Amino acid sequence: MSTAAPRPSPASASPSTEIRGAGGELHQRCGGSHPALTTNQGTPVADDQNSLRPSPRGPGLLEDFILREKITHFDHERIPERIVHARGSGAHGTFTLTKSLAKYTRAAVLTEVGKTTPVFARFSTVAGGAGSDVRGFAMKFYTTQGNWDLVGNNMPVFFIQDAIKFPDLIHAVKMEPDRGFPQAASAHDTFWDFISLTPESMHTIMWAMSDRALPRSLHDIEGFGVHTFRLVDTEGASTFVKFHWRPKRGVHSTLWDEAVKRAGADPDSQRRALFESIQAGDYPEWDLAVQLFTEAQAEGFAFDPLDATKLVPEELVPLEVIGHMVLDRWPDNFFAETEQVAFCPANVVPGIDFSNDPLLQGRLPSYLDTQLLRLGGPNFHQIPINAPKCPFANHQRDGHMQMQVPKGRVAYEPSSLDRGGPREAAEGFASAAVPADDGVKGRVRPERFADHYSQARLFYRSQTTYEQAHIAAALVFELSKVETPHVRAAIVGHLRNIDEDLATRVAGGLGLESLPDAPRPAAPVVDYPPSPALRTIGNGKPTLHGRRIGVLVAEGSDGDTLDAVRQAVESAGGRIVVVAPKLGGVTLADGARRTADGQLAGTPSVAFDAIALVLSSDGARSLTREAAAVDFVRDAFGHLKAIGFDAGAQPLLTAAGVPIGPGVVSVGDLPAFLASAMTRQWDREKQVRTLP
Ligand code: HDD
Repeated sequence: MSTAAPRPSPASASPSTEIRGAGGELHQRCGGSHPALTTNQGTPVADDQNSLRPSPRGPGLLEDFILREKITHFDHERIPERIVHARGSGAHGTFTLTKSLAKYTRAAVLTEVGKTTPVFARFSTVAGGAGSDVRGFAMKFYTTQGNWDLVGNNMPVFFIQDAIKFPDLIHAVKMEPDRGFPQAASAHDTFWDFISLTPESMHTIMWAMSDRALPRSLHDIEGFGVHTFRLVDTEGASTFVKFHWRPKRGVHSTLWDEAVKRAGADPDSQRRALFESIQAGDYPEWDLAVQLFTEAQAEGFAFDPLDATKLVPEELVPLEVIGHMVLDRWPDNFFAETEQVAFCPANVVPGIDFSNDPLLQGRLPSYLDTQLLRLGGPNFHQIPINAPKCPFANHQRDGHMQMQVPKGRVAYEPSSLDRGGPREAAEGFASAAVPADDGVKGRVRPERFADHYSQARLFYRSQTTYEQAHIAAALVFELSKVETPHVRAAIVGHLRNIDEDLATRVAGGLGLESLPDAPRPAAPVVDYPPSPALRTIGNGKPTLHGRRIGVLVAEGSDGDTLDAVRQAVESAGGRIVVVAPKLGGVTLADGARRTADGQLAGTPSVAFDAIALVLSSDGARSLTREAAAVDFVRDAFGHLKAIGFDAGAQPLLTAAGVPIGPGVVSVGDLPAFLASAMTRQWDREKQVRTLP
């Protein structure tokens, strides 16, 4: 119902369903008092159950404007999906500035401390579904000086240096055009073929093959503006800036096998987790941090900060936290908001400007162009989710879906006929005063863009041994799906320029007989000091906030133990989900009934951060014959999660082949169980899988 004023309903006031005969017609009508259902023209509809026919068994009539309007609208419900980042989840929130950047910029959003700016965030997967992928991290700030969009990813670097390669990258990563798959994952032969011929992608490949591509949930990811931007002060002088979003609880990831299984068991797990935490009032929060550096400083870097395949190490330019963002409101309507939101890196406000990063420069026209197609015309800025929340006025007119009714005879500027019409403002956007290079026009890249391996090496060598093993395993997994031998070999050749040990591990995992030749790097590979900030293990906060613990119960489980686990987990900020063979629940040892939140077969342990088994011996024995129960325990163990158990649970632990040891603890010692539930049991990994 989209009309403003509901009309009184002609329907019966009775809430019951009645069978009514009207003019020989028999059908069910719901009773109750409702506003009248109308067509889009406001005409009340008397019958929304039957189309118009000349006789009860006759054909449909073309004059049935009610049917035609309804079906035609339905036929047009879908709009073209985003060519990349099609699947996404959005949320409303606020950004609050805690530290002023007035020395560097005149953007009100970055200078007025304590000011709260409404924001809309959309997180997305670039190519695939909920499994392994780069995540989009797009933010729209509705500032008092217009909308500022920071359209970033959960990785600080990108695959390519120049936007001219973007269509090739995306065509290579999306489904192969002849066979139409893979649909919900990145392609194999085509993607790795392109990558093998694009050495500049090596740094981002390290990130994309790391645990960062397998976030535990959307609120466990970092966000990055990726490019170097400029902050511009009142004099037009500018400073380079990079933007970082840091999740308050740190970065948390899943394991590869867990992500694969979770994507099958609950393809909506990431959207659901964001929704549930917002509904529960456990709002996701991030700090906004900046790295600021001058052009002169940038000259001294070993790399060019205009190259989006490079990051600026925190050890070189430290991060300064300047504010925080909280997401506290789920959209009222997915289509109207999350689907129709239109981000554009060219949406900046006075005081923020672009750098000459060739990837950024190529992005600037692309987003407006795509929105014209996707949202059907030039007035998409009037859609509520896209409209600025500050006044906006100009002389742009007409076009598809014009929602405004401009008044008067003047649609131009300057004008003496309309003295109240909009004019340029002194405080308006002005580009940074940057002298142009005195180079020669041409299709060239700066020389400092040529080093493609040093930062890939920096990333790999900065990881913990577990994370290095995951990168090697992810490469083996991906390359094992590549059918073309020379493509596999070419990638291993590049890895040799990053780290010989990594190349050897991947070659071993692929079963290559010898190491392929490494391509000759275009620039010498430099050894940076390792940057611990690039790790995820050890950088996440040990907490139960936002964590879900699955408690498996069966007939005869002990109610007191269940209550004790619940109480301990909830007082530590976590949530309990009771899982039982039947949703109707179980009869506890004391004869009381307890309902379940999830049915075992549909609620595998991949849905949880840790599990607890509260079982009688009989209950545990009966579960040893349930594959879902054995998998529940075996997967939790394999995914390095804490497992709490009571005395009765032993038969199920035995059936799952789970030995008592670190992270497999009695729920009699709840503090020990909670401490293990806050983290993964990394040392267990060599027990459960052979890593390359
Ligand atoms: Fe892009 C969407 C992020 C390079 C062209 N991009 C899109 C979204 C994100 C990014 C998060 C989804 C926004 C939303 O939620 O609606 N894109 C990036 C980042 C890049 C990048 C971090 C590199 C640093 N993109 C990039 C290039 C081009 C595009 C080089 C083309 C020249 N991107 C698009 C697009 C999309 C888009 C085709 C698809 C849907 C949309 O814009 O609204 O225009």
